[in-house]
Amino acid sequence: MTIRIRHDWRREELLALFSLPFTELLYRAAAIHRERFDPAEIQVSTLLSIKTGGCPEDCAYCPQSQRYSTDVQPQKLMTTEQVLERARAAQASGATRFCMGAAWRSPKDRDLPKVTEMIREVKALGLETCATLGMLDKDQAYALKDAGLDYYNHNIDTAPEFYEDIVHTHDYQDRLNTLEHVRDAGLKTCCGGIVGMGETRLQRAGLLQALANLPTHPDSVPINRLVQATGTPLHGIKELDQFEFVRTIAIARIAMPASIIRLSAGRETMSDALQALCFMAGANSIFYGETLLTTANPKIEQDQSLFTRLGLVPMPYAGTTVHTDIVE
Ligand code: SAM
Ligand code: DTB
Ligand code: SF4
Repeated sequence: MTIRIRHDWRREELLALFSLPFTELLYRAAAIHRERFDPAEIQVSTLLSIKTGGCPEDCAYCPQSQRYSTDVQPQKLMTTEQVLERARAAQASGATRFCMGAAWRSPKDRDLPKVTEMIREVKALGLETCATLGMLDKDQAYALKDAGLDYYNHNIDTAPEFYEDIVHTHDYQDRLNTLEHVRDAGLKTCCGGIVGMGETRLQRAGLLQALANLPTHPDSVPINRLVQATGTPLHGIKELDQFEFVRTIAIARIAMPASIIRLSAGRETMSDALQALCFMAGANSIFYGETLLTTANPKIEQDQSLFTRLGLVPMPYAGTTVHTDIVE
């Protein structure tokens, strides 16, 4: 079967998918998942916060913003040797991609050579590399590419019309501009969002619409469930219904059939059964390791046991199991 990659999703179509009976939606998403991927394979990424806290931006969900009083202790940029030690440990425990995150609005010129050195050395270990450092200009994107970076993570986070309720220090167009620089430099894109921030279903459909209608579908799409961090403006907000979260994953799978969909932040408070439903709905990647950037993630042994119980295996390298022709 040939699946068509679309960039013309209308919001009503996505809303109609949200309205399907839950089991029908999962059935459709699971069928599409099998056209492109081996459903037993899960891509395994490990995150490391290489520079923590003290961020000048005001993203309402983020414990690393200096504007909020949170539990995060700011830490300056790690050394390459510290990063390598963590990368070796991630590799030894089974991760194939290592994602380095920095709480920056954008990298400063003095920081970039340090980060490119880390990227070169992590890549030399045989890991896929990803970085998330905030906004990039064209030259910075090319410098990261030259260092051997594989993926750049930059999320659009929510529907365009809701973004200004969540962030006031940069705008949606800034996010799109960075994504353009990332694509132009030939980097793979990792771009997704957060649900459970008080958005409406229409706005969840708007997030998925914006992702699926980017000039090319992101190679990886992290779907984060808000981790409510103490001190952030979104702490205490009503939690998103669990099945609505699974629906969001399923519709991401349907709208972006060839992308890796990552079940990202928020797994720590999900039951094994809920995570299994997310894998059924087409999620085929996780963050693996006991911390995300600053907040908790399930223990490694717990994830290993979940994989065994569900018959899941780590994907050797993302996107190697092509079963069908993709038509743009
Ligand atoms: N500073 C850079 C930026 O904002 O692009 C990179 C790091 S930032 C922490 C990366 C992503 O983490 C955000 O875009 C957001 O999707 C996610 N994130 C941050 N705090 C979160 C939270 N409390 N719950 C879920 N996801 C979160
Ligand atoms: C993404 O979409 N989620 C990750 C990664 N990309 C960088 C970050 C999640 C952060 C959760 C809050 C924290 O641990 O600070
Ligand atoms: Fe800073 Fe990124 Fe957190 Fe926003 S999400 S406050 S830019 S670290």
